[in-house]
Amino acid sequence: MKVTAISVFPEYFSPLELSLIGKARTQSLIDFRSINLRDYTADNHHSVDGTPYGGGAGMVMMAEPWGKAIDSILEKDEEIDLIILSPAGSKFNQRRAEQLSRASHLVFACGRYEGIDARVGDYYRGVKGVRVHEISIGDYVLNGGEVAALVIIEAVSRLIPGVIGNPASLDEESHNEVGALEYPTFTKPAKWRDLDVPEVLLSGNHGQIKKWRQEEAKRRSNLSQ
Ligand code: 6GU
Repeated sequence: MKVTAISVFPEYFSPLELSLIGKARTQSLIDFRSINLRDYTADNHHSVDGTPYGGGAGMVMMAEPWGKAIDSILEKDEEIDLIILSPAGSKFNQRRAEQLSRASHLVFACGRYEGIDARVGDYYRGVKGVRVHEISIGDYVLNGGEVAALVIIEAVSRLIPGVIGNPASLDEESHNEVGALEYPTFTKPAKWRDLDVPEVLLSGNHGQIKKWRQEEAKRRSNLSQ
């Protein structure tokens, strides 16, 4: 899968060199690139923002640098999923991660300030081969879309075949069964600072263990609601 992030802070994406995602990159399972939006500006100041029409606080990112940056990607690749990060987007979840994990090229538009001129999304919704997704990662406000893009890249990458060493851990996961968060887990020693591992887990009775885990998972998902 190709992944491109467009940002005024491409350095934000250096953590993608670490851990499983870093390994997936060296194995060519993920081909990640970040591009600097300022490289697509035409003026001496490399301006990317302007004051909002209609007034109000803050600055809005101008459509033209975004248009040029996205067009430069479309010159090489006609099929992309364009993800516009915005606190006003639809809420990211595991189902969306699975949908995006089947894409061939994800392009993240990471806005800063008060967001990107709305015409960018409108324009690319009308371009053949481009699927536009406006996505938020939760009900809080970040300074920009970079961290949100990292969250989505991590959730999506681990669903790509070969990225995770043990695919069985994917099946067992929380959100595969909607609402069932995973059961609590324990490892050696059986007693730690006066706290014991639940006895059923030491019993060797696989039927009882399975039942206990299902009940615990259900109890936890009720608690978190
Ligand atoms: Cl995608 N962007 C920003 N700026 N804030 C957010 C967000 C995205 N998701 C939640 N808060």
